[in-house]
Amino acid sequence: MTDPQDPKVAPSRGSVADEKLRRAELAGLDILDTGPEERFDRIARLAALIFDTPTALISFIDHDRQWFKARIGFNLCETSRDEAFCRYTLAYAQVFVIEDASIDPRFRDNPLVVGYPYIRFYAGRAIRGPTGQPVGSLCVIGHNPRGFDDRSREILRELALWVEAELARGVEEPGRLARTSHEGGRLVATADAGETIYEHIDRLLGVAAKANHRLAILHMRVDNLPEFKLVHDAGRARRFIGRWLNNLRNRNSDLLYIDRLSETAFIGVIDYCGSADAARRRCDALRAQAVQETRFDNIHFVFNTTAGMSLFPDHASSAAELVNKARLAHSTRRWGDRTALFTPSIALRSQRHSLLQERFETALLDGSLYFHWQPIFGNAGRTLVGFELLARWYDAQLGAVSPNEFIPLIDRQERLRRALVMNAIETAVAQLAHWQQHHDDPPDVAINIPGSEFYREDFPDLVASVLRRHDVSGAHLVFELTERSLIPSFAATAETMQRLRQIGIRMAIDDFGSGYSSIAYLTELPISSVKIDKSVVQQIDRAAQHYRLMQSIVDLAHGQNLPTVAEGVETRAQLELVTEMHCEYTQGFFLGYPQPLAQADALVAQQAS
Ligand code: G
Ligand code: MN
Repeated sequence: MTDPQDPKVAPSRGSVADEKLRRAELAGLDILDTGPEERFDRIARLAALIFDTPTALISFIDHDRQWFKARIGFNLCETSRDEAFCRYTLAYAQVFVIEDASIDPRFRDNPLVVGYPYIRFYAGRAIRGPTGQPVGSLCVIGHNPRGFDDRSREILRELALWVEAELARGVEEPGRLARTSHEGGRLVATADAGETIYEHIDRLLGVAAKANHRLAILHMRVDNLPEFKLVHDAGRARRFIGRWLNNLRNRNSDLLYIDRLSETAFIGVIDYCGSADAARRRCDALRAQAVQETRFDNIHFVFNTTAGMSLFPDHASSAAELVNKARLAHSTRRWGDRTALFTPSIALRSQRHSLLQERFETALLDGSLYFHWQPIFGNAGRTLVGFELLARWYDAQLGAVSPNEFIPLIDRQERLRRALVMNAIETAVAQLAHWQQHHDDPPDVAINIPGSEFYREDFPDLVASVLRRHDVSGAHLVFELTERSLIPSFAATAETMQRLRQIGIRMAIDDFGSGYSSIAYLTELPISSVKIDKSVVQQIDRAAQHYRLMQSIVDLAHGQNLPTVAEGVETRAQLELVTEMHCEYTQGFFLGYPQPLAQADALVAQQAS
């Protein structure tokens, strides 16, 4: 073995196979990004006392970073692996000593030597996992050059063996922290009886501000708690949750606080240091513990948790605001995200959303929300057969607001969603009444209806009353539903559709082929046509496989006696191809843009003459 005490020698990472073994051992220990534990802190404290150094560390060497499980007199919670003195220690069987880093060619340019924490003296001993792989180190660090005699080396070795024994022992036994100040680098505060969650967190924030600590506020939810309650009684659910919270508190001394905020939501406060990412990893680790905590009372249950997180002092200085921001990050997290960190852009987006929702109602009344009519043509003979009504919004202050932005927002609020739907139906039926009077064969009008309307029992009656008022039959109305909005229940949807059909209204499946297209939509719902999504249609003149996909969808629909509409046709080539496939209808910019009613009306008149 090369002697790392020889300053000419740089440590290698070891062979790829060695590094793999080492990392596997480290992973098996499950220690990275866990919270501080008194049993490790104690050893580090002792080391600093014995050797009279300002700093003592227990570190672990991950793929590309050095992470600290215990840190006495040291503010970073991780460094890059390349800077780590400990990577030398790792490769060495004995205690590794640098008496003066500033004159050692391997270290004199090291950022930890030229900058904070200005290391001069270093002594470290490798820490090995249960199978002997070096996973980390125990070290002491000083700001002045000094020596380290054999007896000191012997003591450091003993302390390192103690760390190894603790590692092998696994998780710390419960032992509740109950102090009320900033002690020994750790932030603690006990609960006052009768204090609200917000009061308690505000008090923690006060302590943290004085001690210069950073806190992460978690808004965590057990997403499947309602399922648990369906199977087990409420008392048992309460005990289960109580026990789970206690375990989280006892095992994580950096989790300063955790309590229940509502039925399924919990608020936690983590004392963290380093980057926002470190806080997020810590939150992920806590959630992972929640998942493991599955056996109690002979019940086996796996909690699914998600969380949002805000940071003190970065994001706000009051509990109320921090909790709100954590909640906001949680509720707007992207699909698949487990812990979502608050960012200022989330706040901006949410402000914009509230503003749009606020202004939408007035928009419906003052005409800044209006409709464009996009023509639909038969492919045989290019005759106009109908229009799709498309909502447009031009706000005096905000300018044009895209339907891609406002429709999803409106859809979330039942009142607004329904107001828009009824407005569209009113607009369509009023125009149909006009066309009926002036033309023998009025065009169809298609309206987009969110799937949720089909779960409302009064919907068909509402529609029927609009038709009655204008003395119009439903025969020229088509309701378009996207496949995505229908998933929850076929039975309820089918029943509403049947009632609508009784008043003559036809149903079309919209955007077919854009999402989780289900053939069941075509066979089990009383629909009359299939609109094939533009994402499919616009590819057919580019690649054979898209052409074949489109042809298959057309054939599939025809197999159920359903005509098809090609959406988003933009070129002559696409128009020719969809016609050649026997797709019946076309809607798209090539034949007609969504246009104001006056133009649509002119088109109808032109067709009639
Ligand atoms: O999902 P639905 O079919 O309801 O959406 C129709 C949308 O597609 C409208 O917003 C309309 O403006 C748009 N659209 C209609 N025809 C075309 C087209 O030829 N190309 C593109 N890119 N969009 C279209
Ligand atoms: Mn549509």
